[in-house]
Amino acid sequence: MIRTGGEWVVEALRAEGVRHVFGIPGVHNLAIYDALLRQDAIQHVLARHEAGATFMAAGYARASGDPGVVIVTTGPGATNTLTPLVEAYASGVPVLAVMSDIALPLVGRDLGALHEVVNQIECFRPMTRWAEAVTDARTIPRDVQAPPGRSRRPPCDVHEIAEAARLLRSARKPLLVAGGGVIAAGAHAELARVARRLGTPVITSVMGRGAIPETDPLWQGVLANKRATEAAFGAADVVFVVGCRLTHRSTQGLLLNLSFGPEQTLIHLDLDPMVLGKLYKPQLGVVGDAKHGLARLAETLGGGQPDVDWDRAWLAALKTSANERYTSDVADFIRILRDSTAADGIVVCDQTNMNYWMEWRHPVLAPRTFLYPIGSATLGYAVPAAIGAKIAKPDRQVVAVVGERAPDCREVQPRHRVPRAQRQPLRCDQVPPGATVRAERRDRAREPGLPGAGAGLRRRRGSRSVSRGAG
Ligand SMILES: Cc1ncc(C[n+]2csc(CCOP(=O)(O)OP(=O)(O)O)c2C)c(N)n1
Ligand SMILES: [Mg+2]
Repeated sequence: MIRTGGEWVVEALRAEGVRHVFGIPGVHNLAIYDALLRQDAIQHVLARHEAGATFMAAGYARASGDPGVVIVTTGPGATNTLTPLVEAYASGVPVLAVMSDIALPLVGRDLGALHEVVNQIECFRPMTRWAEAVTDARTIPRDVQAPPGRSRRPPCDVHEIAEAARLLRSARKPLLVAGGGVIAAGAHAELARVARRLGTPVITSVMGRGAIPETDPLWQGVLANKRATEAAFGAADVVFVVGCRLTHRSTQGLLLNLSFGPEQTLIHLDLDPMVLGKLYKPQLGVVGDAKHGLARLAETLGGGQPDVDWDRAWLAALKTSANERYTSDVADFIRILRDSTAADGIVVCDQTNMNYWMEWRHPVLAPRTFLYPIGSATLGYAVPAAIGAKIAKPDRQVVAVVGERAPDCREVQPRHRVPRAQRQPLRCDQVPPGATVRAERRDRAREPGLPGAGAGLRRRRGSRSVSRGAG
């Protein structure tokens, strides 16, 4: 049987276990849509804008750990995915964008073909791990399956792990930094084992949030929170960074100005060898899977109690320190939101002022429950990413925290391409920070007996949207 290119695409996605794709049809990608219509293993979610579709795929990937897939058409459809792809790349979130191009004999000739972007594929190389124009339908299964050499998770070198164990065992003030690599590897249990065995404070990057519940006494703060982390970094003798790029934005770009003295030892473990030594040269670099490395490290360290010199009261005081700009309005909003959301509820942040506070102060209790466009700081992320997260995790509470400028708020709506009877109701709460705090205060003033924190949001859980409820 001869297959169309579209059928190859859909079959290859199905074979990889893909269950949802996000996208918008156009004249050049209709073969894929025809193939989607002829099957029911993969559900298509129609967006209003390709940027929304791609943010949905990114939110889906971040909430679930499975790659998010977006299908768009040639030219403007394709280029509309650029900003969300920049975000996914910079945050290390797996998104596969399948896009059409103009007919092969026209590519690269600048003839003014419909939807032509001259050498379209070149637009995508700088901000993707892998971008290739597929010109033979028969290679699609291989291309969809795995970009060459990219998908494996090699184990760590056991000698290097033994050396890391030796350095950490002899440390008086060991410190652990966990990034998104710990979450991607599903290594949070192993991380906790190592941290507890050694008694290390744990700092998490934004992408690493939830690697350890932020109610745990060992959790110290989010990287870039200068008050919570700078003095702890300064006091540490061995710093062990796992699955974290130590990006400029988090270590030198905002408030924290991280540097290591000659007497401090940096151990850096990452899956990607290109990460090691970019801004900070480690004394010991380990390339490999975080889960393997941390499990092996826990084994090597064996049983026993922590034997370290950390002053826990001093660390705890750093953790809660805040400046006067952390007002009661901000604190109230975060408290209301936390009290109103289940531990596994997913909070999706846009690039609004409130979320600079959320980035450090909203307590994250579980992996993959705090979605924030940390990689690119793009506006317009939260609503579509929340829709993607809800589709990935339909049983979970999903809340989007947005300012009034988040441009996709009103523009992106999912419409499922399934018969009406099979449609799932999809409720995402949008939370405008100011209105929520004001609404709660109004409620409390009217009904002083209300059960305190969280009432404003809790009472509105049944409503279609918190923003509507809050007025
Ligand atoms: C795509 C994009 N364009 C512009 C910016 C710059 N930017 C950051 S925040 C912001 C305004 C956000 O306003 P709003 O959503 O009302 O949030 P708040 O006022 O609460 O900060 C802008 C324009 C950005 N981050 N991303
Ligand atoms: Mg505003």
